[in-house]
Amino acid sequence: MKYLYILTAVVALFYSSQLFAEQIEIDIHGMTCAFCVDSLQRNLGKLEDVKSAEVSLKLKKVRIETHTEKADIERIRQTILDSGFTPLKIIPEIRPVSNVQ
Ligand SMILES: [Cu+2]
Repeated sequence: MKYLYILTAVVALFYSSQLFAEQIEIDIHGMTCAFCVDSLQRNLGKLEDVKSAEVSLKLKKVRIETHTEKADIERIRQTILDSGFTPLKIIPEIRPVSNVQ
């Protein structure tokens, strides 16, 4: 019986991480060319929380989609700094996956 309870909890956890993704938009200062975009996108893509990172040089923004609603924003911020850019404004937004796109 205890096993069944744990199984249910695991399944619930799995579904909650599937149902919610967080989308974060960050204004970036310091990007000047396609190489900046490439390196930032690559570095953010290495983070395990990050499902996708879309960097726009034109808008000077990065849009990040994470696997769960509990992404480590501080780590994302630090990764941007380590890449040589300055994160200006971070706008997190939690939304159900079904409403994304
Ligand atoms: Cu550059």
